[in-house]
Amino acid sequence: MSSDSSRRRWLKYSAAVGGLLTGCTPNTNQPPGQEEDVVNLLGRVVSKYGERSPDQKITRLPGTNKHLEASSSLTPLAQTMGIITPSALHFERHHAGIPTLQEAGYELLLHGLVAEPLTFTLNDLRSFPSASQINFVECSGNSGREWSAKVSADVQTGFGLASCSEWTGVKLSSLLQEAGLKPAGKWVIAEGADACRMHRSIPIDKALKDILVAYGQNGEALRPEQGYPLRLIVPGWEGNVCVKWLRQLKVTAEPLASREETSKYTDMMPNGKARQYTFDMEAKSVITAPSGGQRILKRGYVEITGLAWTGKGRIDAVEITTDSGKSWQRAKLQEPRLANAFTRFRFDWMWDGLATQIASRAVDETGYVQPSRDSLLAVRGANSHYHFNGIKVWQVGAEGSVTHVEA
Ligand SMILES: Nc1nc2c(c(=O)[nH]1)N[C@H]1C(S)=C(S)[C@@H](COP(=O)(O)O)O[C@H]1N2
Ligand SMILES: [Mo]
Repeated sequence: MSSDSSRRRWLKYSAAVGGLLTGCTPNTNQPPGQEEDVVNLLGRVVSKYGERSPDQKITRLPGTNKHLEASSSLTPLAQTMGIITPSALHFERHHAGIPTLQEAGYELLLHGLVAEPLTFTLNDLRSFPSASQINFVECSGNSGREWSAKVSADVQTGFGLASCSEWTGVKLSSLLQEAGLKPAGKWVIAEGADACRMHRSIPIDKALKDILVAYGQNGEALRPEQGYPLRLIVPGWEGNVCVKWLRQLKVTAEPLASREETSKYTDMMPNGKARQYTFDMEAKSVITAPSGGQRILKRGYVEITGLAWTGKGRIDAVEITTDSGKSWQRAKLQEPRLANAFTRFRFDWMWDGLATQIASRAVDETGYVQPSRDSLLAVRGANSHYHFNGIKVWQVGAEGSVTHVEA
């Protein structure tokens, strides 16, 4: 359709609906796909389960995996909005693939140092008081590449093993109380129903404090990838402890020292000893826009935005530098700021069009300040694979390119 005839038709249409359009400026130059004869077609009918618009294409990115089943996928954090990760984009980490499980017949066993061993069906769990909380899950291997000089080039590959959802379930403390926790019980060992039988030991204080046995994610049942029908959510702790496809909880006097707590998820220190049972994820942040691989289109106003989080409670402040670290200014923090959840930050920047470096640094409610990469390496050495939380610096080029800074 020529633009002339489309304009004529538009004018006819707007004359017909007359007063309805008062206050709107008729757009006589309709973009493709919005010409009158397209807009006036009746739309698609309702559906039982919604899909996003087909022109929306952001996806998870497969991690670098040696085996298909022992794999991971990364959340596109630079394209998600606010603080909630859509369930379909929540990162995945599976050591033995996603088991096919159904709610019918599924049972959770709670035994060990309790007065009465119990099994719970999903309906049994729903008969307990429920709780919902917004928490991030971050794999302690997230940003692992930042330990080496070849740091990651963009947010998704460098930070995508972190996501934030609203989780619903039963407090683990309610179940322990129901079974009658014995005083000798100091650890809870969680076991997954996947082929690797993931095992993690959790100190009893944490188990009684804020752990959720979760069956819900963002308003519906957990996704199979996130542990359907049941998983642990251990607020603020490394993702590995959040055992998915949870089938068994055993109360013990000692930790298990499983593979996941010895050869994996421990950090080799410069003196040759390993840090072990380092559960808390420390304060961390990243500018998601403008970030690596993106381009600033024009000088002048640029919104700097990103995410900050800490496993030690709330984020108190996020500071931004736009002059390569010479000065730091406070970003605006989206409210409410929730404990052990993503906090969205925003900062109004007038870019003068010159090359510079930008970065964010988070301060948590304990006063802890996110360290620079250099000061983190000075303490932890370069033999670590896990628990990287150094400041991420982006290089802005005079032509508006945004790239990572090789160490
Ligand atoms: N049973 C079981 N639980 C598991 C895993 C697993 O492979 N099997 N992976 C763990 C790891 S290493 C992480 S980081 C988180 C990832 O949770 P997500 O896939 O929901 O993002 O689940 C943890 N729980
Ligand atoms: Mo992980």
